[in-house]
Amino acid sequence: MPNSNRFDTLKMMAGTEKPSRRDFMKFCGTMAAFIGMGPAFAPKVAHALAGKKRPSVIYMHGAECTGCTEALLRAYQPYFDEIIMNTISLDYCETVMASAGQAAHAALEKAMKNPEGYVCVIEGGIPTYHGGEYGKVGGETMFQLFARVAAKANATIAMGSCACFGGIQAAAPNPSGAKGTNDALKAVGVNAINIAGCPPNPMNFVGTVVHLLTKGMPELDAWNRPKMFYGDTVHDHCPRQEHFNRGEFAPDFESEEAKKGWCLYQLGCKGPYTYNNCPTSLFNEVNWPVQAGAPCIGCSEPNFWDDYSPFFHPIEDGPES
Ligand code: FSX
Ligand code: SF4
Ligand code: F3S
Repeated sequence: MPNSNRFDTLKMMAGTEKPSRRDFMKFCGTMAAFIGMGPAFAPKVAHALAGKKRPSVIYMHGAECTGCTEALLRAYQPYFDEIIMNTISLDYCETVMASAGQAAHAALEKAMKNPEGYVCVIEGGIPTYHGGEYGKVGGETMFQLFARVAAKANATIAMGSCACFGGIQAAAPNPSGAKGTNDALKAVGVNAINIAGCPPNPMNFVGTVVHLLTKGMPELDAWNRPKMFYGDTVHDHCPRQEHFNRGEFAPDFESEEAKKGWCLYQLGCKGPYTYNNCPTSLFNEVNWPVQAGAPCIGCSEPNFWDDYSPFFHPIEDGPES
């Protein structure tokens, strides 16, 4: 879909116009490539998506900055509207739904009664101290609500490092007892796929959903992150790596060396200790931290907020964890 044609997109969202076959096939081609399959897999993606009813998704918000949803709203190829037209039926999401209050709550209860079930997406950490009273939605603690919704879901996806591992609000001394989804909800049998990053690349989320729909559960690493997106370190594919190998480190952000693209390790880059696909996927096909001149702060790793700080200083012997 051309970038300029947002009005058509709105019409599609209003249900007055369907995405064209060409747009749909382009979307399937992008997705086939992104989940590591060749172009020949595109028709299979199309067949699986067109033949299936879009799965109901209940998208919950916990303790966080909402940056993950912001990233998703800015997804490019596919656009967010294409995601909700082609891939999922977004039946509850506090940030983007039109309804509020009791009407929103009713939408949630209705989505939970869907006979075909639903996928639960959790964004944000879960406050657990004092029964979870540091975070409430509609009078219920996030802890109770997320447990209730995720325990009955067909699958649960933790979107962003807060939902995966607790996030910034879990930084020492973690006053609200914020935890990641699997840590907080293991007692009710939840085993979420972790789409790590603060925020994660929205394509890692969409690709995981498409993989679930076409090929089932993706292979996960030790932290429950899909290996297809989190199998290599940021450093493995960094364009500044030749400077690292030659020992050419930028001494400060204003230096000529930084401008020439020298390695940012001495300025705190944690790329060698961080598993994510930023250098190969980019954010919205435009940029990623190191290319923009900022060191990787390790935002897809558990406990990066404590273990990888101070962010602009190197960890000489690697993080303890
Ligand atoms: Fe924010 Fe998401 Fe970071 Fe957390 O991101 S971008 S604080 S991972 O839950 O909204
Ligand atoms: Fe590795 Fe970071 Fe240097 Fe890139 S900038 S080569 S990721 S240490
Ligand atoms: Fe995060 Fe590092 Fe990528 S900070 S966005 S994992 S480059």
